[in-house]
Amino acid sequence: SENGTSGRGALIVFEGMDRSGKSTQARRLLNHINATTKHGAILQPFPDRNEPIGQLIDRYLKREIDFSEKALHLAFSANRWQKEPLILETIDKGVDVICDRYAFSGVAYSMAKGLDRSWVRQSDVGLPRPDIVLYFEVSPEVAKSRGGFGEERLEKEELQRNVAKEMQGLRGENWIIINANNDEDTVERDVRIAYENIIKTKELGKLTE
Ligand code: NYM
Ligand code: MG
Repeated sequence: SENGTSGRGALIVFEGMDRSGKSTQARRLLNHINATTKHGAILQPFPDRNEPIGQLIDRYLKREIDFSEKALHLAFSANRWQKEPLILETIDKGVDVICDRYAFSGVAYSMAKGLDRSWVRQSDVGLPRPDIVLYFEVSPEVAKSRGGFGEERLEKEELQRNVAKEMQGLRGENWIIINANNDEDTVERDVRIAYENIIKTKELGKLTE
C-alpha cells in the first residue's frame, strides 16, 4: 500500500458546531482522497442513522420518542461501538476512515447538558483514537447566516454555545483548528493541508479517560 510508512489507513475526525460546514468538507475530502490515491477512503457519519441504535437516535432527534439523558448518551456511544469493527477492518486494509462527528460530540453535548465528565467519557474509552481531529471553529454570526436552526432536538442556540465551550476542554495535541468562517474553497484547502500532514503512529491508538 502507498498509505504512509505503516501501510494502515488514517482515522480522520471532523468536529464542530451545527452549520460549521463539516459534512460538506468531509464529503469533499472523501472525493479528493478517492480521486488522488490508490488506497481511498470511506465516510462514516455519527450518529449513523442507518444502524439499529442510530434509528432510535434519529427518532429521538425528530421528537418521536424520548430518552433519559444518560440512556441517550449511551445510545450515541453504542452507535459508535457498532461501527468499531468496520473502522478497524477498513484502517487495516490501508483505507482512510473519515468520521463526521465522533466521541468528542458525545462528550461535549452530554457535558453541556450537565452530565458528569468522567461518567460520559467512560463509554467511549477504548474506541479507536483518531490520528487527527479537524475542529471547525465558526462564529455564531456566521453559523446563523448559513440558515436558521433546524427542526431537530439539540439545535438550540444556548446549548450550542455550551457545547462549543465544552469542546475547548477536549482539545488534544492531534487537533487542528480550521477557521470555518472562511469560504468553502479556502476551508477545503486548509483541510487538504492538514490531511497531507497527518503523522500516523505504527498502530492506531485508543481513546482513554
Ligand atoms: N450528537 C451527536 C450528540 O449529542 N452526541 C453524539 O455523540 C453525536 C455523535 O446529534 N445536534 C448530536 C449533535 C447533533 C445531533 O448530529 C445530530 P448531525 O451531525 O446533525 O446528524
Ligand atoms: Mg445537525
